[in-house]
Amino acid sequence: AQAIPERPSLPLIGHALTFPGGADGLAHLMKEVKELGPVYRVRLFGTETVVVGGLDLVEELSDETRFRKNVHGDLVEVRQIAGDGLFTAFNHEPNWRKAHDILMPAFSLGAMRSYHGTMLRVARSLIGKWDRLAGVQAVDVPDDMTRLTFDAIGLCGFDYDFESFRRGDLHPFVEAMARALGFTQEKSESIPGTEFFKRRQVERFHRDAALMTDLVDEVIRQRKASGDTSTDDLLGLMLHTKDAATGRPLDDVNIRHQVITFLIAGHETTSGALSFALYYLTKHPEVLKRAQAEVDALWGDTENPDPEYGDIGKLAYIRQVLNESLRLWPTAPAFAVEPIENTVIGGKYAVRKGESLMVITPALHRDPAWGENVELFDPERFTPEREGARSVHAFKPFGNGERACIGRQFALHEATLLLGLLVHRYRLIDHADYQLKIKSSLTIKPDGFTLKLARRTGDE
Ligand code: MNH
Repeated sequence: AQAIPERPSLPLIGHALTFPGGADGLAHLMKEVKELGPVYRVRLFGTETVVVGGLDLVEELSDETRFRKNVHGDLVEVRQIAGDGLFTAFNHEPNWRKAHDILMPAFSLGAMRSYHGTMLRVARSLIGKWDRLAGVQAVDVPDDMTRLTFDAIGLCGFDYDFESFRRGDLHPFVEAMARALGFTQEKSESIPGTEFFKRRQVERFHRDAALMTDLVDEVIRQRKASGDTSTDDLLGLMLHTKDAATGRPLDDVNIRHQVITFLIAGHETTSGALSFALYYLTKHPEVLKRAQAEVDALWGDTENPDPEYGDIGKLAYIRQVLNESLRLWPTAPAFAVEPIENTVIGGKYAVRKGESLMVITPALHRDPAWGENVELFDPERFTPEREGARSVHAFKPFGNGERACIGRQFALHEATLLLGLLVHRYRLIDHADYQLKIKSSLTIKPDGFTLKLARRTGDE
């Protein structure tokens, strides 16, 4: 076996001096995996990560008989908030399978039918706000997308209304969550032990975690007090379904972890995906035109279309736009796997059982298999013919295998519905000639992206 390529490093601290961390971490990883790649090793203090960015290796790492999810350093920190919830559970924790089995029915394609009406209602709250601002003032796109996705998961998952469109600022949970996730990431990138001295940040983190936990406990308390024992949303399923294998429902502590997990995982990524899609639609008038033609064919020029559940499957081009946005900027930009046994990857690199192999998804999504001009935004890459001709492993915005995103259909339904309604109703005006700047924490979004809007008239 051969050594995995790496830059020269210092004892103990490894590559820490050249690793930017925080917001620039992703750009750095993408650059390094291109220069040293498709695989290289990075060392930060005590932790070593094998970084992977090419299709051949990802095809190999997608084999679930040899590799499984790795709960890497950042996720271990997130466990302080989300515990053994689905996203952060270790493979050996029994609550993962239990919760997965109980919740899967709520995320099937068919289940989206029951969320459709609620998603539409939330979309109309956003449109209400945008109608008031059209022609008057620019809108902050990622902020409003966050309002939408946060309210949608609250209502669809827990029948709880965060009322984000009736607030000036984002909901306190969202702010607390952003700070807490920032803290966990900083902690995992800093010298082990030093967080002990950052007392103020640690205290702030505990306050934020408490705010999130208190809110979640209140959501659960209200449901229990209502006497409602139906199982037609996530919370109902968790409280009142007995797991087939154990004959028991999830315990209260685990339910709290799952609710926090869904509130976090259920909104940030979808909000980013919607923001990037609107960014690309704004910068590509010919693509916007085709998207508008698609919705016009379905809804005509009615002032207030009333999309049915079945319409969403017909918005094939809008789905292509979303996919192509998720190709360039997959909003959860990495996932890690670990070898189940010591093994060799790429035919020559030895890797140890349990070590962290991190797939940088935006790098995978720029593999030469995507063609010559991988930076070009082109929804034609996602026509059925071209999808069929490509390896299924070339596109992994939702991760891989058993531990892939459970909320994928939910996100796609919600996002397709909203994009359809927005392009049907508005002209998107790039009033500030926005230049893409990526803001990254655990997820990514276009930083500072604002738009002005105008209602479409009959002939545009
Ligand atoms: Mn989601 C796991 C991306 C929307 C709930 N999600 C993952 C993973 C990726 C991901 C990647 C795998 C992480 C890993 O391997 O460590 N998720 C996305 C993207 C979107 C998204 C790009 C939107 C676009 N996710 C959603 C929504 C929900 C959700 C919406 C909930 C309603 N995701 C989850 C949960 C997991 C997950 C829960 C963990 C699944 C498991 O391990 O069992």
